[in-house]
Amino acid sequence: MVGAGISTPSGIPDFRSPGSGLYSNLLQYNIPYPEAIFELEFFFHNPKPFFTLAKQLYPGNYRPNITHYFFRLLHDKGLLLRLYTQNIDGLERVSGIPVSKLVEAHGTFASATCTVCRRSFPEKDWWADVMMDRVPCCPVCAGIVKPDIVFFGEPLPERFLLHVLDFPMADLLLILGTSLEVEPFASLSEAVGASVPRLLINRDLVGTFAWRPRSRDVVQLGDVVHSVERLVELLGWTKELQDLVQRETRKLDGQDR
Ligand code: CNA
Repeated sequence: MVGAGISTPSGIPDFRSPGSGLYSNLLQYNIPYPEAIFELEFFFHNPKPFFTLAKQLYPGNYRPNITHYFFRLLHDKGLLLRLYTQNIDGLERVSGIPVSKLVEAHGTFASATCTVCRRSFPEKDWWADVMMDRVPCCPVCAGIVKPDIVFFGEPLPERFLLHVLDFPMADLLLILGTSLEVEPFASLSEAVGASVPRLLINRDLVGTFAWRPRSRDVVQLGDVVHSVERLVELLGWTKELQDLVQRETRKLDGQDR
C-alpha cells in the first residue's frame, strides 16, 4: 500500500501544502480551498484548476524514484501480489509495473469518461486539449470529458474490490508513504491475517501502527528512499536495483528525445 509520500522524492508535493508547486499554480484560479479541485460541484462550476493539475502531472514531467523501482523489482522476482496505490501520478505504470498488478484506488489519468453520455476515451483523444489549456469535450455530446480520477463522493474503481481476494492471500504487507487517513483505503492495513507481518516505512507513525499495533508489526521511520535503500541492502538486492534503475532511466531518456 502506498501514498503521496513515495512520490515526494520524485518532486511531486502534497497537494494540500500551501506554497507547494502544484497548489501555488492553482491559486490563480481562486479555488476556495485545495480539496475543491476534487469536488464535482466545483469541477462543473470551473474545471480549469483540475485540468491545470492534470497538465502538471502529465507523464514525463516526473520520474519514478527508487521506491517505485523497488516494487518493480518485487514484481520481476514474482513476489508482488498487488500494489495498491492512492497516487494519481501514474509513476507506478512508468516504472514498468504491469497494470494488472496495480490497483489505482483513486483513479488514473490514463483514461477519461464523458460526464454526460459516459463514453470512455483513451488519453490520446484528449491529452492534446489539456496540453493546450483547453477543457476536453466529448465529440458526440459536447459534455466535459473528465479523466478517471476519483472525486469526493465518487465510487472507487471496480478493481479496488480485488482487495477481498488479495489481502487474505498476502504473507507480508508493505505500507509506504501514506498517512493512512483516507478511507476506505486506510482500513486495508487491517485486512491481512493477524499473524501476517506488516512493515511501515514512513516519516511518521500512522494509522493502526500508532493506536492498535500488532505484535509482528515493524516500523521504519524516516525518509522513504533511505529506508528502501536500507531494506534492499539487507535483502542483498542493491546491485540488481541499481541496474534496473539505470536501464529504465536510459529508456526514459530515450523517450524524452
Ligand atoms: P498524505 O496524507 O499526504 O500522507 C503522506 C505521508 O507520507 C505522510 O505521512 C508523510 O509524512 C509521508 N511522507 C511524505 N514524504 C515522505 C518521504 N520522503 N519519506 C517518508 N515519508 C514521507 O498522502 P496519502 O497518499 O496518504 O493521502 C491520500 C491522498 C493524497 C490521495 O487521495 C492521493 O491521491 C493524494 N495525493 C497524491 C499525490 C500523488 O499522486 N503523487 C500527491 C499528493 C496527494
